[in-house]
Amino acid sequence: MNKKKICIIGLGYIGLPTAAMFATHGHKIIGVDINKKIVDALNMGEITIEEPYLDKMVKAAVLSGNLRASYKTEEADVFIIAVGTPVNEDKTANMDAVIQAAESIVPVLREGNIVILESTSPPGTVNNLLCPILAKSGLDIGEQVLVAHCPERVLPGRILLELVENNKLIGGINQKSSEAVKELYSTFVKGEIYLTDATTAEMCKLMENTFRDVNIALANELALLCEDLGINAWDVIQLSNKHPRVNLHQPGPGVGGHCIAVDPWFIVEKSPELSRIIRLSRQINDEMPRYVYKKSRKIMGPGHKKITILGVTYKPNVDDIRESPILKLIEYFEDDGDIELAAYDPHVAELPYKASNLYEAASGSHLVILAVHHDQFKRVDFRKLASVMAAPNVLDTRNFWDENTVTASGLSYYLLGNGKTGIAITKE
Ligand code: SAJ
Repeated sequence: MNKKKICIIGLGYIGLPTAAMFATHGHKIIGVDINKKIVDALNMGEITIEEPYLDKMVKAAVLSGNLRASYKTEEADVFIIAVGTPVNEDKTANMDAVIQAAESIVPVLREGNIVILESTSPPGTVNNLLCPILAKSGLDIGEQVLVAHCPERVLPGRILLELVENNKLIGGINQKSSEAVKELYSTFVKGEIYLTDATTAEMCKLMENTFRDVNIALANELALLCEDLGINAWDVIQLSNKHPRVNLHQPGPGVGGHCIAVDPWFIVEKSPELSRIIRLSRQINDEMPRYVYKKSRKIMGPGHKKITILGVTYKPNVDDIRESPILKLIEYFEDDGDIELAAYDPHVAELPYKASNLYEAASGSHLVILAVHHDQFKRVDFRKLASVMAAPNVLDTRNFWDENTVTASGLSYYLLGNGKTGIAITKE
């Protein structure tokens, strides 16, 4: 296809990789962001987030002259909105950034332009929010300007790979829009491209993440049930998943990130009375940090004061702490007042409880909680860990460590979801 000038508004976890991808495939990209740090860094070929290979790709794109950053939306052939859509206190979608981005396009919108919304949004956003704003340009939306929702579906940690290989959904406001946007993404997408309408695409994106949230809630409920019934949930999961049509997910200390912990609420917002499983699943997952807190307190003996938390990000091998359930867990301990906290995360430089390595963080601790299973934590020297701790307790919330290796080093091993250890708190 013809090389396009594309203005990508929002240079976060989705906008920046998308910008780099289009730029390295020959298009001219202007990345727009209100954050000075991001704009300045990008213009020097640098990035402010951690994502495998993104730094190299961005550098190459900037050096080629195909990618630059700006604070201002400029005239272009295509506009892609990839700004954040956080959830408000009342669990409704905060669409401020989308509105601002759309408004910034209006003065530079021309006949023949394409406008794409990538940001995850409540069903109806394209038709009822985006198009009316774009119509302020005086142009015929759908005829002179083509519009579509193309939900991003890439997994942090695998973004560049998944941008290319995943199937892509394109929900145009009409067939013309869908076809034009399909041609654009065909530049680099190797997966199948499926066309639908805008509202269906919005709902698909939300249901994909809701599917995962509901399944994780089921796994978390299983963990609590097993602790209550004296069974090991991880055995149940492993053996049940031998069934060809069963795929139980993994329990853990909660669900975080800007996607799965947020998106189900966008459905609840639209139909609160009908969204029963969806809301309950959110609640179950949100209660997990408190459960881990209570279990930890139960493991700790009298006079035990210091706890070390390993990993604070919302999931392993990323630097993202948005909506991380581990921050909630930390808050519970902080509220206690009598706990001395340490936390260590090799991916997060700025932590309130600073320690330069795991053993320094664990020194003098009565309990170490493995909260996030970063690859680095596979290589723990458990003998060394036992030697620096004041009491030898570890709580593995992810079934990440091998029980025999841990106990052989003189540590007591507790596993979230394992009711065989007799530390159940569900009966309280
Ligand atoms: N988690 C569990 N148990 C599991 C799986 C995950 O507790 O069995 C927790 C993780 O620890 C983490 C959270 O869930 O706290 C979410 O992690 P994730 O890896 O499941 O997903 P995200 O949020 O990084 O990315 C998701 C992906 N969606 C789906 O897999 C359906 C991704 O494809 C989306 O593009 C992304 O949301 C998004 O941007 O919406």
